[in-house]
Amino acid sequence: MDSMALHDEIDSFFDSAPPLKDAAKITDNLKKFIESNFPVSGEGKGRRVVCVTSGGTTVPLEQRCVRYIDNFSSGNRGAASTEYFIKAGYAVIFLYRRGTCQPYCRSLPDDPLLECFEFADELDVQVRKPYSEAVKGAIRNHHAAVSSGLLLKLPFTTIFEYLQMLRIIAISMRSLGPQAMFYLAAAVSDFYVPWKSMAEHKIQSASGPLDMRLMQVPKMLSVLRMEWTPMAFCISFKLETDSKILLEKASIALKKYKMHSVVANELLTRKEEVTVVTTDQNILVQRDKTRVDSDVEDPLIGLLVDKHSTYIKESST
Ligand code: 9Z3
Repeated sequence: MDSMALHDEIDSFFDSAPPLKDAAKITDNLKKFIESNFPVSGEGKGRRVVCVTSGGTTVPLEQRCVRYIDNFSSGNRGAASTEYFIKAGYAVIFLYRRGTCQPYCRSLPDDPLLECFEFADELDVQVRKPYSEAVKGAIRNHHAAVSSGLLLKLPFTTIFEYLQMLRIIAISMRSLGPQAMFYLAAAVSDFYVPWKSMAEHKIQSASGPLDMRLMQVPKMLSVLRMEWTPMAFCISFKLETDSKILLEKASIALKKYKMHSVVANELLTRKEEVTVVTTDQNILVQRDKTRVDSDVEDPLIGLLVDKHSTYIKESST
């Protein structure tokens, strides 16, 4: 597709999307967050900032949405990676699907409120012993990251919200030059129903089988890379269920969208290993299997932080 046609598709996606609620507030919070980590008066010096996207986007089928198509992602990858980026000294803009896994909360059970707490007496509630360390750790680390201005959390649900927010974030991060990084782990829908052609009310099953035409979501990665934040270090993800096509597809994405690396992962083994695909090599990254509590994100973020350092050095010469 030529660039004119892509721009037309992108314009029509954004023009037809329902306006983002709180856009002004989100822009303002981003401005403050970036300014505090990377002061304008700091002569180009400041903390590196990474935008981590996490969780899957939904595609509503009705404007007053009762039904939607979803993309699989628990948000574990994004939440774990956020923790390791903060540990490595980054400030993180965490763009996540509402209700998915949160940084520092990965070791809590699914229903933390009901499982972790109990009545101490008739009035007071206390943490149940087995969850004591996990609850204290989650509150302490999460609070420290947010209150010290290193973690900004922005939730989305639909593909419309996700792409509008990603664009606002990218444009706000432009001033960071090569110190900005995108780590795009969210599972983003490939198809959508344009808002204007979407049924307003709940689709009726009495009308028989449902025929619906989905449009292709325009490929925003190349616009992010080339126009929204041309200097940023960009990492995207490629998910496949068939290992035979995974690396080939990752390498096509790398070239097509001019990413700096593509992290290739297979659905079943994604927590054990990933392959970082770059223009000159493929690097297999594995979880430390000698430890039960190790994560693949630990060595993965280590590797990407090193690559980002090299990129920053090369950009300044
Ligand atoms: C990923 O590949 C992520 O690693 C996972 C993480 C979603 C598999 P979890 O959230 O899983 O820890 O449960 N994200 C990208 C998925 C995706 O849709 N990529 C598109 C593609 O592969 C490109 S943007 O075509």
